[in-house]
Amino acid sequence: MKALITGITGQDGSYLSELLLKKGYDVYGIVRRGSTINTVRIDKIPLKKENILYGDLADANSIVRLLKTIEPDEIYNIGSMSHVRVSFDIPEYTGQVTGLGVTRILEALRTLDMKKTKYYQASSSEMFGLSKAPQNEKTTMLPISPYGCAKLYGYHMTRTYRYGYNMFACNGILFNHESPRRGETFVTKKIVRAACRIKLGAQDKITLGNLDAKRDWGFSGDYMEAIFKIMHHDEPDDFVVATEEYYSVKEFLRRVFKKLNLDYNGHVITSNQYYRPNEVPELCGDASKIRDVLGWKPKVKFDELIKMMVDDVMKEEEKSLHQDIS
Ligand code: NAP
Ligand code: G4F
Repeated sequence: MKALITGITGQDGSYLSELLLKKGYDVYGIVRRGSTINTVRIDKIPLKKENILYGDLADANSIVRLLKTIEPDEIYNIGSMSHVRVSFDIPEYTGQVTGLGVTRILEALRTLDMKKTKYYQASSSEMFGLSKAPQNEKTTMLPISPYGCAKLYGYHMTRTYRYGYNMFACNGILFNHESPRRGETFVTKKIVRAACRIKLGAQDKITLGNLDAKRDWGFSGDYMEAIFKIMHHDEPDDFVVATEEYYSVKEFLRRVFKKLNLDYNGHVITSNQYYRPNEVPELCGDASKIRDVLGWKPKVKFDELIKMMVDDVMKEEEKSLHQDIS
Protein backbone atom coordinates (compact mmCIF):
# COMPACT_ATOMS: atom_id res chain seq x y z
CA MET A 1 0.00 0.00 0.00
CA LYS A 2 1.27 3.45 -0.93
CA ALA A 3 0.42 6.44 1.27
CA LEU A 4 1.15 10.04 0.36
CA ILE A 5 1.40 12.57 3.18
CA THR A 6 1.27 16.31 2.60
CA GLY A 7 2.77 18.13 5.60
CA ILE A 8 5.12 15.22 6.34
CA THR A 9 7.70 17.60 7.87
CA GLY A 10 5.22 18.85 10.49
CA GLN A 11 4.41 17.51 13.96
CA ASP A 12 1.62 15.19 12.80
CA GLY A 13 3.41 14.22 9.59
CA SER A 14 6.28 12.78 11.60
CA TYR A 15 4.06 10.67 13.89
CA LEU A 16 1.84 9.58 11.00
CA SER A 17 4.79 8.45 8.88
CA GLU A 18 6.12 6.37 11.78
CA LEU A 19 2.70 4.77 12.22
CA LEU A 20 2.24 3.99 8.52
CA LEU A 21 5.77 2.57 8.18
CA LYS A 22 5.07 0.29 11.17
CA LYS A 23 1.95 -0.91 9.36
CA GLY A 24 4.02 -1.81 6.29
CA TYR A 25 3.11 1.11 4.03
CA ASP A 26 5.38 2.56 1.39
CA VAL A 27 5.28 6.15 2.63
CA TYR A 28 5.70 9.17 0.35
CA GLY A 29 5.86 12.79 1.45
CA ILE A 30 5.59 16.23 -0.12
CA VAL A 31 8.06 18.83 1.11
CA ARG A 32 8.42 22.51 0.31
CA ARG A 33 11.72 23.98 -0.67
CA GLY A 34 13.06 26.29 2.04
CA SER A 35 16.27 28.24 2.39
CA THR A 36 17.07 26.15 5.46
CA ILE A 37 16.59 22.41 5.86
CA ASN A 38 13.09 21.79 7.24
CA THR A 39 13.13 18.00 7.57
CA VAL A 40 14.45 17.85 11.13
CA ARG A 41 11.34 16.01 12.47
CA ILE A 42 11.63 13.21 9.91
CA ASP A 43 15.42 12.91 9.56
CA LYS A 44 15.58 9.95 11.97
CA ILE A 45 12.53 8.17 10.56
CA PRO A 46 13.48 5.39 8.10
CA LEU A 47 11.68 6.88 5.10
CA LYS A 48 13.10 6.23 1.63
CA LYS A 49 14.95 9.36 0.49
CA GLU A 50 13.54 8.97 -3.02
CA ASN A 51 9.98 9.05 -1.60
CA ILE A 52 10.36 12.59 -0.27
CA LEU A 53 9.43 14.87 -3.15
CA TYR A 54 9.16 18.58 -3.72
CA GLY A 55 5.70 20.05 -4.18
CA ASP A 56 3.40 22.68 -2.78
CA LEU A 57 -0.30 22.81 -1.95
CA ALA A 58 -0.42 26.21 -3.66
CA ASP A 59 0.82 24.69 -6.95
CA ALA A 60 -1.78 22.56 -8.76
CA ASN A 61 0.69 21.31 -11.35
CA SER A 62 2.99 19.90 -8.72
CA ILE A 63 0.05 18.08 -7.12
CA VAL A 64 -1.05 16.57 -10.44
CA ARG A 65 2.51 15.52 -11.30
CA LEU A 66 3.05 13.86 -7.91
CA LEU A 67 -0.27 12.02 -7.98
CA LYS A 68 0.46 10.71 -11.48
CA THR A 69 3.95 9.58 -10.51
CA ILE A 70 3.16 8.02 -7.14
CA GLU A 71 -0.38 6.68 -7.75
CA PRO A 72 -1.03 6.49 -3.99
CA ASP A 73 -3.71 4.25 -2.46
CA GLU A 74 -4.24 6.77 0.32
CA ILE A 75 -3.63 10.51 0.67
CA TYR A 76 -3.36 12.17 4.06
CA ASN A 77 -3.70 15.91 3.49
CA ILE A 78 -2.26 17.27 6.70
CA GLY A 79 -0.21 20.05 5.16
CA SER A 80 -1.44 23.57 5.86
CA MET A 81 -0.62 27.06 7.07
CA SER A 82 -1.57 25.88 10.54
CA HIS A 83 -1.05 28.90 12.82
CA VAL A 84 -4.29 30.64 13.78
CA ARG A 85 -2.77 34.00 14.82
CA VAL A 86 -0.53 34.16 11.75
CA SER A 87 -3.58 33.51 9.55
CA PHE A 88 -4.78 37.03 10.46
CA ASP A 89 -1.52 38.40 8.98
CA ILE A 90 -1.68 36.30 5.79
CA PRO A 91 -5.37 35.56 5.23
CA GLU A 92 -5.20 35.22 1.45
CA TYR A 93 -2.23 32.84 1.53
CA THR A 94 -3.99 30.84 4.26
CA GLY A 95 -6.99 30.48 1.96
CA GLN A 96 -4.75 29.44 -0.93
CA VAL A 97 -2.98 26.68 0.98
CA THR A 98 -5.26 25.56 3.80
CA GLY A 99 -8.48 25.98 1.82
CA LEU A 100 -7.84 25.71 -1.92
CA GLY A 101 -5.06 23.16 -1.39
CA VAL A 102 -7.84 20.69 -0.58
CA THR A 103 -9.65 21.36 -3.85
CA ARG A 104 -6.40 21.02 -5.80
CA ILE A 105 -5.90 17.48 -4.52
CA LEU A 106 -9.53 16.38 -4.80
CA GLU A 107 -9.94 17.82 -8.28
CA ALA A 108 -6.66 16.23 -9.40
CA LEU A 109 -7.90 12.84 -8.13
CA ARG A 110 -11.17 13.30 -10.02
CA THR A 111 -9.70 14.47 -13.32
CA LEU A 112 -6.93 11.87 -13.26
CA ASP A 113 -9.61 9.24 -12.71
CA MET A 114 -8.05 8.21 -9.41
CA LYS A 115 -11.33 8.20 -7.55
CA LYS A 116 -10.41 4.93 -5.80
CA THR A 117 -7.64 6.69 -3.88
CA LYS A 118 -8.76 7.36 -0.31
CA TYR A 119 -8.49 10.96 0.90
CA TYR A 120 -8.10 12.19 4.48
CA GLN A 121 -8.65 15.87 5.31
CA ALA A 122 -7.08 17.38 8.44
CA SER A 123 -10.03 19.42 9.63
CA SER A 124 -9.87 21.39 12.84
CA SER A 125 -11.84 22.24 15.96
CA GLU A 126 -11.00 25.87 15.12
CA MET A 127 -13.94 25.56 12.67
CA PHE A 128 -16.34 25.58 15.66
CA GLY A 129 -15.25 29.10 16.53
CA LEU A 130 -17.92 30.74 18.66
CA SER A 131 -20.06 27.62 19.23
CA LYS A 132 -20.27 26.63 22.89
CA ALA A 133 -18.41 23.60 24.24
CA PRO A 134 -18.73 20.64 24.12
CA GLN A 135 -18.60 20.43 20.32
CA ASN A 136 -19.35 17.37 18.20
CA GLU A 137 -20.00 16.50 14.54
CA LYS A 138 -23.47 18.10 14.72
CA THR A 139 -22.39 21.39 16.32
CA THR A 140 -22.84 24.52 14.22
CA MET A 141 -19.54 25.70 12.81
CA LEU A 142 -18.95 29.43 13.37
CA PRO A 143 -15.27 30.07 12.56
CA ILE A 144 -13.82 33.48 13.43
CA SER A 145 -10.28 33.27 12.04
CA PRO A 146 -9.02 33.15 8.43
CA TYR A 147 -7.56 29.74 9.33
CA GLY A 148 -10.89 28.47 10.66
CA CYS A 149 -12.70 29.75 7.56
CA ALA A 150 -10.17 28.10 5.23
CA LYS A 151 -10.46 24.81 7.13
CA LEU A 152 -14.26 24.96 6.97
CA TYR A 153 -14.05 25.38 3.19
CA GLY A 154 -11.76 22.34 2.99
CA TYR A 155 -14.10 20.36 5.23
CA HIS A 156 -17.09 21.08 2.98
CA MET A 157 -15.15 20.40 -0.23
CA THR A 158 -14.19 17.01 1.18
CA ARG A 159 -17.86 16.22 1.85
CA THR A 160 -18.83 17.61 -1.55
CA TYR A 161 -16.46 15.26 -3.40
CA ARG A 162 -17.59 12.35 -1.22
CA TYR A 163 -21.27 12.87 -2.07
CA GLY A 164 -20.85 14.20 -5.62
CA TYR A 165 -18.29 11.72 -6.97
CA ASN A 166 -18.64 8.80 -4.57
CA MET A 167 -15.08 9.19 -3.37
CA PHE A 168 -13.67 7.86 -0.09
CA ALA A 169 -13.06 11.36 1.28
CA CYS A 170 -13.23 11.81 5.04
CA ASN A 171 -12.65 14.48 7.67
CA GLY A 172 -11.02 14.16 11.06
CA ILE A 173 -12.08 17.16 13.14
CA LEU A 174 -9.13 17.20 15.48
CA PHE A 175 -8.96 19.25 18.66
CA ASN A 176 -5.58 20.66 19.75
CA HIS A 177 -2.89 18.01 19.96
CA GLU A 178 0.65 18.49 21.11
CA SER A 179 3.89 16.57 21.63
CA PRO A 180 7.60 17.13 22.09
CA ARG A 181 7.61 17.72 18.30
CA ARG A 182 5.08 20.59 18.49
CA GLY A 183 6.08 23.78 16.63
CA GLU A 184 7.85 26.29 18.88
CA THR A 185 5.29 29.10 18.40
CA PHE A 186 2.21 27.19 19.59
CA VAL A 187 1.35 28.07 23.17
CA THR A 188 2.10 24.72 24.84
CA LYS A 189 5.60 24.37 23.43
CA LYS A 190 6.32 28.07 23.96
CA ILE A 191 5.38 27.75 27.65
CA VAL A 192 7.31 24.51 28.16
CA ARG A 193 10.45 25.90 26.48
CA ALA A 194 10.34 29.12 28.55
CA ALA A 195 9.66 27.31 31.84
CA CYS A 196 12.63 24.97 31.32
CA ARG A 197 14.90 27.89 30.48
CA ILE A 198 13.67 29.81 33.54
CA LYS A 199 14.42 26.74 35.69
CA LEU A 200 17.95 26.65 34.29
CA GLY A 201 18.47 30.39 34.75
CA ALA A 202 18.76 31.00 31.01
CA GLN A 203 15.65 33.24 30.87
CA ASP A 204 13.46 35.09 33.37
CA LYS A 205 10.21 36.07 31.64
CA ILE A 206 7.75 34.74 29.08
CA THR A 207 5.47 37.02 27.04
CA LEU A 208 2.05 35.58 26.21
CA GLY A 209 -1.37 36.66 24.96
CA ASN A 210 -4.80 35.56 26.23
CA LEU A 211 -4.46 33.25 29.23
CA ASP A 212 -8.20 32.65 29.66
CA ALA A 213 -8.93 30.71 26.47
CA LYS A 214 -9.65 27.02 27.06
CA ARG A 215 -8.47 24.18 24.89
CA ASP A 216 -8.88 20.39 24.75
CA TRP A 217 -5.25 19.23 24.50
CA GLY A 218 -4.35 15.67 23.48
CA PHE A 219 -1.23 13.84 22.27
CA SER A 220 -0.43 13.88 18.54
CA GLY A 221 0.68 10.21 18.52
CA ASP A 222 -2.74 9.09 19.81
CA TYR A 223 -4.51 11.28 17.25
CA MET A 224 -2.62 9.75 14.32
CA GLU A 225 -4.02 6.37 15.38
CA ALA A 226 -7.48 7.92 15.23
CA ILE A 227 -6.79 9.19 11.71
CA PHE A 228 -5.75 5.70 10.61
CA LYS A 229 -8.98 4.27 11.99
CA ILE A 230 -11.04 6.94 10.21
CA MET A 231 -9.35 6.01 6.91
CA HIS A 232 -10.00 2.30 7.46
CA HIS A 233 -13.65 2.47 8.46
CA ASP A 234 -15.97 0.66 5.98
CA GLU A 235 -17.35 3.99 4.79
CA PRO A 236 -16.04 7.54 4.50
CA ASP A 237 -17.32 9.74 7.31
CA ASP A 238 -16.43 12.68 9.56
CA PHE A 239 -15.26 12.26 13.16
CA VAL A 240 -14.38 14.53 16.08
CA VAL A 241 -11.11 13.50 17.76
CA ALA A 242 -10.65 14.90 21.28
CA THR A 243 -9.88 14.06 24.91
CA GLU A 244 -13.15 15.54 26.20
CA GLU A 245 -11.29 17.53 28.89
CA TYR A 246 -10.39 21.17 28.67
CA TYR A 247 -8.13 23.56 30.53
CA SER A 248 -7.27 27.24 30.31
CA VAL A 249 -3.91 28.43 29.01
CA LYS A 250 -3.32 29.73 32.57
CA GLU A 251 -3.86 26.22 33.99
CA PHE A 252 -1.44 24.76 31.46
CA LEU A 253 1.08 27.41 32.50
CA ARG A 254 0.53 26.70 36.21
CA ARG A 255 1.00 22.95 35.81
CA VAL A 256 4.13 23.24 33.67
CA PHE A 257 5.79 25.58 36.17
CA LYS A 258 4.64 23.40 39.09
CA LYS A 259 6.18 20.34 37.43
CA LEU A 260 9.48 22.22 37.59
CA ASN A 261 8.85 23.36 41.20
CA LEU A 262 8.34 26.93 40.02
CA ASP A 263 5.58 29.51 40.45
CA TYR A 264 4.67 31.27 37.20
CA ASN A 265 3.75 34.48 39.04
CA GLY A 266 6.44 37.06 38.41
CA HIS A 267 7.62 35.32 35.25
CA VAL A 268 4.71 36.12 32.91
CA ILE A 269 4.13 39.28 30.87
CA THR A 270 1.07 39.66 28.66
CA SER A 271 1.29 41.62 25.43
CA ASN A 272 -1.15 42.62 22.70
CA GLN A 273 1.35 41.20 20.24
CA TYR A 274 0.07 37.70 21.03
CA TYR A 275 -3.65 38.49 21.19
CA ARG A 276 -5.76 37.77 18.12
CA PRO A 277 -8.34 40.09 16.54
CA ASN A 278 -10.86 37.35 17.40
CA GLU A 279 -10.35 34.63 19.97
CA VAL A 280 -12.08 31.26 20.12
CA PRO A 281 -12.96 31.17 23.83
CA GLU A 282 -13.49 27.48 24.50
CA LEU A 283 -12.91 24.25 22.66
CA CYS A 284 -13.78 20.90 24.20
CA GLY A 285 -14.69 17.92 22.04
CA ASP A 286 -17.43 15.36 22.48
CA ALA A 287 -15.71 12.33 20.97
CA SER A 288 -18.50 9.83 21.58
CA LYS A 289 -18.93 9.06 17.87
CA ILE A 290 -15.36 7.89 17.28
CA ARG A 291 -15.38 6.02 20.60
CA ASP A 292 -18.62 4.18 19.77
CA VAL A 293 -18.13 3.61 16.03
CA LEU A 294 -14.36 3.06 15.75
CA GLY A 295 -13.43 2.14 19.33
CA TRP A 296 -10.82 4.90 19.58
CA LYS A 297 -9.95 6.69 22.78
CA PRO A 298 -6.88 8.70 23.75
CA LYS A 299 -4.20 7.03 25.88
CA VAL A 300 -2.15 10.04 27.04
CA LYS A 301 -3.77 12.25 29.69
CA PHE A 302 -3.14 15.97 30.23
CA ASP A 303 -0.48 15.69 32.99
CA GLU A 304 1.32 12.91 31.12
CA LEU A 305 1.45 15.12 28.03
CA ILE A 306 2.97 17.93 30.10
CA LYS A 307 5.54 15.54 31.58
CA MET A 308 6.46 14.21 28.13
CA MET A 309 7.00 17.74 26.78
CA VAL A 310 8.85 19.05 29.84
CA ASP A 311 11.20 16.03 30.00
CA ASP A 312 12.06 16.34 26.31
CA VAL A 313 12.66 20.10 26.31
CA MET A 314 14.62 19.94 29.58
CA LYS A 315 16.97 17.37 28.02
CA GLU A 316 17.47 19.63 24.96
CA GLU A 317 18.04 22.76 27.06
CA GLU A 318 20.50 21.04 29.41
CA LYS A 319 22.41 19.74 26.41
CA SER A 320 22.64 23.19 24.83
CA LEU A 321 23.68 24.71 28.17
CA HIS A 322 26.53 22.18 28.44
CA GLN A 323 27.59 22.98 24.88
CA ASP A 324 27.62 26.69 25.77
CA ILE A 325 29.93 26.27 28.77
CA SER A 326 32.22 23.52 27.52
P1 NAP B 1 2.52 21.80 11.50
O1 NAP B 1 3.47 21.16 12.46
O2 NAP B 1 2.46 23.27 11.42
O3 NAP B 1 2.84 21.20 10.05
C1 NAP B 1 2.26 21.76 8.90
C2 NAP B 1 2.84 21.07 7.70
O4 NAP B 1 2.26 21.63 6.52
C3 NAP B 1 4.36 21.22 7.57
O5 NAP B 1 4.90 20.04 7.07
C4 NAP B 1 4.47 22.32 6.53
O6 NAP B 1 5.69 22.32 5.81
C5 NAP B 1 3.31 21.94 5.62
N1 NAP B 1 2.94 23.02 4.72
C6 NAP B 1 2.70 24.31 5.02
N2 NAP B 1 2.41 25.01 3.93
C7 NAP B 1 2.48 24.15 2.89
C8 NAP B 1 2.32 24.28 1.49
N3 NAP B 1 2.04 25.46 0.93
N4 NAP B 1 2.46 23.18 0.72
C9 NAP B 1 2.78 21.99 1.28
N5 NAP B 1 2.95 21.80 2.60
C10 NAP B 1 2.80 22.87 3.40
O7 NAP B 1 1.03 21.29 11.79
P2 NAP B 1 0.52 20.00 12.61
O8 NAP B 1 0.32 20.42 14.02
O9 NAP B 1 1.36 18.84 12.28
O10 NAP B 1 -0.93 19.83 12.00
C11 NAP B 1 -1.16 18.98 10.87
C12 NAP B 1 -2.47 19.36 10.21
O11 NAP B 1 -3.55 19.23 11.12
C13 NAP B 1 -2.54 20.79 9.70
O12 NAP B 1 -3.34 20.79 8.55
C14 NAP B 1 -3.25 21.53 10.82
O13 NAP B 1 -3.87 22.67 10.29
C15 NAP B 1 -4.24 20.48 11.26
N6 NAP B 1 -4.66 20.51 12.64
C16 NAP B 1 -3.73 20.55 13.64
C17 NAP B 1 -4.15 20.52 14.96
C18 NAP B 1 -3.14 20.56 16.08
O14 NAP B 1 -3.57 20.86 17.21
N7 NAP B 1 -1.89 20.21 15.85
C19 NAP B 1 -5.52 20.42 15.26
C20 NAP B 1 -6.43 20.35 14.20
C21 NAP B 1 -5.99 20.39 12.90
P3 NAP B 1 7.00 23.11 6.37
O15 NAP B 1 7.65 22.16 7.34
O16 NAP B 1 7.77 23.35 5.14
O17 NAP B 1 6.50 24.35 7.05
O1 G4F C 1 -1.32 27.04 20.64
P1 G4F C 1 -2.21 27.93 19.88
O2 G4F C 1 -1.59 28.87 18.91
O3 G4F C 1 -3.30 27.00 19.19
P2 G4F C 1 -4.72 27.29 18.51
O4 G4F C 1 -4.87 28.70 18.13
O5 G4F C 1 -5.78 26.72 19.40
O6 G4F C 1 -4.58 26.44 17.17
C1 G4F C 1 -4.10 25.11 17.18
O7 G4F C 1 -5.17 24.24 17.38
C2 G4F C 1 -6.15 24.20 16.31
C3 G4F C 1 -7.23 23.21 16.73
O8 G4F C 1 -8.18 23.84 17.51
C4 G4F C 1 -5.43 23.78 15.06
F1 G4F C 1 -6.33 23.65 14.05
C5 G4F C 1 -4.34 24.77 14.70
O9 G4F C 1 -3.65 24.32 13.55
C6 G4F C 1 -3.37 24.86 15.87
O10 G4F C 1 -2.68 23.63 15.95
O11 G4F C 1 -3.08 28.81 20.89
C7 G4F C 1 -3.85 28.20 21.90
C8 G4F C 1 -4.43 29.29 22.80
C9 G4F C 1 -5.15 30.40 22.02
O12 G4F C 1 -6.32 30.71 22.72
C10 G4F C 1 -4.20 31.59 22.07
O13 G4F C 1 -4.82 32.86 22.01
O14 G4F C 1 -3.35 29.95 23.47
C11 G4F C 1 -3.55 31.35 23.41
N1 G4F C 1 -2.26 32.02 23.57
C12 G4F C 1 -1.93 32.85 24.61
N2 G4F C 1 -0.68 33.31 24.45
C13 G4F C 1 -1.20 31.94 22.74
C14 G4F C 1 -0.21 32.76 23.30
N3 G4F C 1 -1.01 31.25 21.60
C15 G4F C 1 0.20 31.36 21.00
N4 G4F C 1 0.43 30.65 19.85
N5 G4F C 1 1.20 32.16 21.48
C16 G4F C 1 1.03 32.89 22.64
O15 G4F C 1 1.94 33.60 23.07
